[in-house]
Amino acid sequence: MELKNKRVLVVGLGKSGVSAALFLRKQGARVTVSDARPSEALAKEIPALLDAGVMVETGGHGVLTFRRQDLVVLSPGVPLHTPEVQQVQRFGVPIIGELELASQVLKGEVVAITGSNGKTTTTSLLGHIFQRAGRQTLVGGNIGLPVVDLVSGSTADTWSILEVSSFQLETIQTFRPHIALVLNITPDHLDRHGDFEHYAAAKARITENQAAADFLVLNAEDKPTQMVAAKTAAQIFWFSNVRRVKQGAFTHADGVYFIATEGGTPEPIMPVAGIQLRGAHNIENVLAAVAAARLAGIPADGIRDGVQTFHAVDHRLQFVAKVRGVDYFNDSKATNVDATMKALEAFPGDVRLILGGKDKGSDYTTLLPLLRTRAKALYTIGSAAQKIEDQLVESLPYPITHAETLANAVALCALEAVPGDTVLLAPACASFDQFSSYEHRGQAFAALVQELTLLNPNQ
Ligand code: UMA
Repeated sequence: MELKNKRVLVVGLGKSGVSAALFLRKQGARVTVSDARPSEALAKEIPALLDAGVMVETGGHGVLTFRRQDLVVLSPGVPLHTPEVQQVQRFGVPIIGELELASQVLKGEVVAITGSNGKTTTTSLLGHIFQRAGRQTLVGGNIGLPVVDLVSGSTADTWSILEVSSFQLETIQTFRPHIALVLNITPDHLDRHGDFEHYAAAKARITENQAAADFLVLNAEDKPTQMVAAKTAAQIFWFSNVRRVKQGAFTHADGVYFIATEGGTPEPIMPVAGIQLRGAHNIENVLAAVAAARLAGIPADGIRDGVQTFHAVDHRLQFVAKVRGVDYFNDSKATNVDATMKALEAFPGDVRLILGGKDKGSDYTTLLPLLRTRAKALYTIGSAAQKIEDQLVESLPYPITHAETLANAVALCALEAVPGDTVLLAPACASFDQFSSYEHRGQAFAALVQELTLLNPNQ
């Protein structure tokens, strides 16, 4: 896409917007950015943009700003149904996201990972496997590094391992990963996508430009993910933690195997016991990564080495500390009900669960079977607390404690837990009511637990 002298509007001045605007300026475009937040809230971002010759609009999206543009680049957090965006769409102005913008100029091969849960772990794990196998590797996308920031470092030999979200996939046009992975599709972001069908359709777009020379890796045990198979022109590979698949990665009798062609002989990759990550969902993430790495030509011993040397990513079922015989786990990245279920499944029982934050239109009653069998206490926090309590209170064998804040919840857990218990932050909600991000919430949790270790130095 020729960008020189094009009038481009970037909507949203978060990480993606700032990176996209600076990238567009470098390509010679005439760039305006618009953000709903007031300028005081953007004091950190604005100077570099002005220096680069970007025009900046803050405090709302002016209708006039959206007129007379050749291209609009939307940040992932800005919905397509925003009235000003819909208006330019009616005028026929192309609307893309930062992922599409970057992928048009990114050199080398792309591996793209989507899914409701496990994306970040699988992306990091794949990045780690590729790096250790000696591949020239870049990691970015929804994981926290805009893809445009990878462009200048990419060459024909680069493998870019990209975490991609439904928000990013909504605004692609030509994005074509050589290897695409769909880990699972369970309800999330329904407040944004309207319903599950629209959300699943956005995820399925990961494969819409793939061709017969490309690969699509799908979860054989997840129905909505299986449906993506009908929408692809790529070669399909499956992964399963419960049965042998025709083509792809699976576990059998404590081993991980890969089958390269239908009817072929399974190639042993590694023992399941070599996986350092906790929980059955993480075995699925490893299987997806094994399939992708093998399809990229990395040999079994390279994959085994990568998986065996990879440990939990921050805020994803991460062990924080043991205090007075109680284990504290940080799964702040569990921002939807399904992720919280997966976290609970990773423990045999006696979990004190901290739940709540900003609700995303979720149904918390789905948690009930696991709350009855794996948990012994529930502490609610944040603006979703009341909704959670209303939905669960009559069906639990134990009372719910309205802790309000994370600090109260950790203090109450420390007071009430007995040796052998697990305190788990897996909130099933977004963080934005009380924190700036899930990382911020996870760091706050880890800091609170560290305080407990200081109060109990000999534990
Ligand atoms: N804004 C507007 N108008 C609107 C809505 C928002 O101007 O109508 C502005 C906000 O005021 C703010 C900016 O847009 O200044 C925020 O943009 P953003 O929400 O797209 O945030 P970024 O900082 O650009 O981060 C985005 C991703 N955020 C979202 O998808 C919500 C980050 O994923 C990603 O790491 C980053 O790009 C780099 O690619 C985060 C996320 O929560 C981790 N993702 C969701 C998830 O994983 O579940 C999808």
